[in-house]
Amino acid sequence: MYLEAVLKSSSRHAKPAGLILQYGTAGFRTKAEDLDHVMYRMGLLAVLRSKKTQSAIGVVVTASHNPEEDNGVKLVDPMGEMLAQAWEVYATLLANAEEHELQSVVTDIIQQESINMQEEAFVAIGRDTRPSSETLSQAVIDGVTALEATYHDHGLVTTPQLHYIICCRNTGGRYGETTVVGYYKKLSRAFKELSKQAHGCSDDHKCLNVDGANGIGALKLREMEQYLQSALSVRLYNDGSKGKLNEVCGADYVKVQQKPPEGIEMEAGERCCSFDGDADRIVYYYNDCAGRFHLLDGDKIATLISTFIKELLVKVNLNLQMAVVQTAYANGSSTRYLEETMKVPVYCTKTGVKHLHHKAQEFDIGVYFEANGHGTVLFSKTADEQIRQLAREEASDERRKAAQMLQNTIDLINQTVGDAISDMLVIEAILSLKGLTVQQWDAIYTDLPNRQLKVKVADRKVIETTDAERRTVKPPGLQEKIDGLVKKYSQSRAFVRPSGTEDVVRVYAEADTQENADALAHDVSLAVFHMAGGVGDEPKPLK
Ligand code: G16
Repeated sequence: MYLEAVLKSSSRHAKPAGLILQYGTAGFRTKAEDLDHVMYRMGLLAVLRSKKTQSAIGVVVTASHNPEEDNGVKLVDPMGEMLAQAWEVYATLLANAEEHELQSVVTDIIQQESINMQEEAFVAIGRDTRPSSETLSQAVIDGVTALEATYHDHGLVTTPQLHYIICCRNTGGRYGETTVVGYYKKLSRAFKELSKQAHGCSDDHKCLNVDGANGIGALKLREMEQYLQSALSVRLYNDGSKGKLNEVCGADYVKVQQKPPEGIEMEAGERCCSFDGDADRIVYYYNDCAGRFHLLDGDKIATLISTFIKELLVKVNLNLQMAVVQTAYANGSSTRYLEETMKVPVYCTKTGVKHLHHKAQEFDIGVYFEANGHGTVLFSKTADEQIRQLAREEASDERRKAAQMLQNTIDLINQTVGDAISDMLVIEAILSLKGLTVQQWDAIYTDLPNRQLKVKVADRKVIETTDAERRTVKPPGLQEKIDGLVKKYSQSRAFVRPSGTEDVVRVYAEADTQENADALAHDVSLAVFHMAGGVGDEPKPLK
């Protein structure tokens, strides 16, 4: 019966015959005009996943850091984490089934997962500010209603807000109130409590320049300001009133180009940060007195947060194990600093929050950040309980105070996924508590000069990687070539990997000087271009 309705509605969201899409680093992502059928089918999948897990499931229509013309979809699992990897296979099968195959693909998933179709299902939907997002989220809703499930359309929300909402709903409100207002209240309360413990906070600490990437993060930060009141004052740029989403602005632009976004005014020494298009990433930066730009990326954020937590852990004297999870993009200096100076174990996973998140769950406290500014901190149930108990107890003043600070940190950080707004508040609170300027934070260690480039190839799948994407196994000879190039420079390292969000191969290189990092990145790009089927013009040397 339900299959009839599914097929009937599907004809309104017909798949272009022959179009094949891959489930990438964070779901499907491509030109918006190719996604209507995918959205409809992800609506179906969300219902099946909801029935299977007997929980609410989230769907966010967004292409995050990609250009405005693209769009995409992120599915959110019961605890607010990314869709289980085992289900990515079903997502791919559904997205790529021709119309006449749809019925059998849906039936197969139901059978393989032994889904009871009588179960209730609930899907929460959200979207970013792209012009295509509203219509595409209607396609998701059509998929959900074709399977007769209930849904709530949260409309414009940041991706992390929807992750938060799913977690709240599935924990019966234990994680927080299941609304965007509940999110504002929870975070601003924790931020104010934590900041209260800062002494002698100068005015310097109070104002922050924020680049909203002309996206949803700007709208939501503006909404949140009334809850933060005077606890933090923000100058918001690229708020969507003029510019285009992610165009010469936003976290990805700033990180990759290593320069400030357009449209921001920054005085020397002023703290600035950029969100990405769906506000799940953040990077900080400033210009020094000589006008030189300094970037504080996800690695610097991970170091700041883990130093802060480690110092508190010493004070509370609880036996909790903390680790930091990074990817191959982590600057070599950050890994060295964490391991050698801070004595914190560091692990490397493949790119993609889904990989880092799962690794971080193995520890009492798992701090994970990608260099691009995507990350958060996970506290295990044990850590959470021990810290909260100590915060209530008649322990010594210092112990209790440290436990209370940790407790506020737990409440401030969005543990479901990387969250630009939540991370920003955590960073602001730490800087203020430690009395650190952005320059002092930056000086904790010095980044090795590095460069990221993109190479266009005919089929990026010809590149296969191993060792958490640090080495290639295909095409033959490419890794040997990269090894040879790396040897030409001092303190050097380079790797390449196919992007899971854009149709490009990413190249990363670091070396002792910027000139050498640029030269190595260019050499490696040429190798990729010639050995992996480059298209268009040969990569040019960086000026
Ligand atoms: C997504 C993922 C991130 C990943 C980024 C780039 O971010 O959530 O984990 O680092 O894509 O991935 P790739 O190098 O494979 O293109 P976002 O913010 O775009 O959703």
